[in-house]
Amino acid sequence: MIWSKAESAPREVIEETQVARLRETANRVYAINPFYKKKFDALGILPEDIKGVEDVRKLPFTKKQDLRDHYPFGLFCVPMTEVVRVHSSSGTTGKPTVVGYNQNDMDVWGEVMARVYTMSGTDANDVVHNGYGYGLFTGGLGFHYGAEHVGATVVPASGGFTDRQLMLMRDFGATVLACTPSFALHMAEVAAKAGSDFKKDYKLKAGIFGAEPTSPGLKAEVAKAWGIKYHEVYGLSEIIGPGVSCSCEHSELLHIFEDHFLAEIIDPKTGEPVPEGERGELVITTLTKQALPIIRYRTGDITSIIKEPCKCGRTHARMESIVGRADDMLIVNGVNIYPSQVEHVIANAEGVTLNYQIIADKKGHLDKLEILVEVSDDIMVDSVGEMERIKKEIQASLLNNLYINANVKLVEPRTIERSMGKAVRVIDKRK
Ligand code: DLL
Repeated sequence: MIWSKAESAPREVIEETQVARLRETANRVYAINPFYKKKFDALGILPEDIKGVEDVRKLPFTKKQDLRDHYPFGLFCVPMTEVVRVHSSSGTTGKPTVVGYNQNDMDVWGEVMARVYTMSGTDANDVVHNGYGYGLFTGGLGFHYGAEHVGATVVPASGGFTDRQLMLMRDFGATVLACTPSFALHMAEVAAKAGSDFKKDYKLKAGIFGAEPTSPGLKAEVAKAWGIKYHEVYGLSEIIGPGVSCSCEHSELLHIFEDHFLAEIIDPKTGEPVPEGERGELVITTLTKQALPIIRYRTGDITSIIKEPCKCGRTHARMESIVGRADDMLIVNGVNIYPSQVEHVIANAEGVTLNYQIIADKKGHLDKLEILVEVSDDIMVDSVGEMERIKKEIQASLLNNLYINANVKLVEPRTIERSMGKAVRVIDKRK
């Protein structure tokens, strides 16, 4: 089943739609937002110069920092009376990146999420167990309203509380599981330890997993453990949230909803396009968003795109699973973290230096984060109470500002590993 006719439109139609919508979006941002007007003017480009899809390359890039610089609503292109929802991610200075939606955008989001659910075979007969976090994160509510859009019964479980989630899945007869892949595997392990008979106790047939990088091995493990079809979903809050692309029943590649999002792959160093099928940084322009339209957003995600039609009948181009990041962002249990954000928290703590090291590892199937921080020379390392207080303060600040649950370990000055005199900031043992 395909939710919308637009998903199987001929390539010429897709491109005609894209050009018309791109021009409309460029007009909107140029006329309304001084940030974009200034950038367009600096490049000497006008919205009417857009004649074909490839003309998107004439437009300026937008970066995460631009959203931060215009915190909270500076890049919005509708009056606040029209904004019906905001979401946000964690931010460097305790100030998050804020995104906004008007009713049109909520409808677009509902539409693309309905396509995601339909790709996984979900309809009104299904019970969707939604284990994505509800709140400022787009995962919970994005999956929630999408499920309602296709008429499924949605169980708004949110994250955490594994035993209770398993009980709800069993008792409510969940047929579709939506959560991060690592949480899906963690739940399977807990269920197995409790002696579950997966076939008898659970009715799951499909899962829609995303928000964090995965490997083919991990996907296969999740699918096997639960005995389900694995669908991967990709998205980011700056563009809409979950629902930018999703894999169908025929391939592991993810169909990009091209009538709403114009995707390019560029060389992250030069900003130039790479040939079709080659890997590079994914750049997305929204084509139908109104409250926060975004021009050429540098996602930082490394992938490739092919346009070859798929057996499922959809003609929308497909991207491979994200293979890495162009920057140093880490994703820990679905939460995005930049080392610079951690550094900011440490800089504001007393008794410690800026020599730190972030160690990401696995505990079972979940990610765990340890942060080593060298204390200052003038701190009495044998004062257990004082060390404990500083450690707790940093941990609380990481949790409150960045939503990260980390174990902070204070270490003596000059003990963190250095390479060529430079501290090694991040060690990712999960790879
Ligand atoms: O993670 C939205 C989402 C929610 C997607 C639920 C899928 C499911 P952000 O918090 O803004 O939004 O994080 C966006 O997460 O740039 C990628 O680096 C990463 N990411 C999202 N989906 C995938 C995926 C949501 N399928 C950032 N594979 C993105 C790998 C992913 N990384």
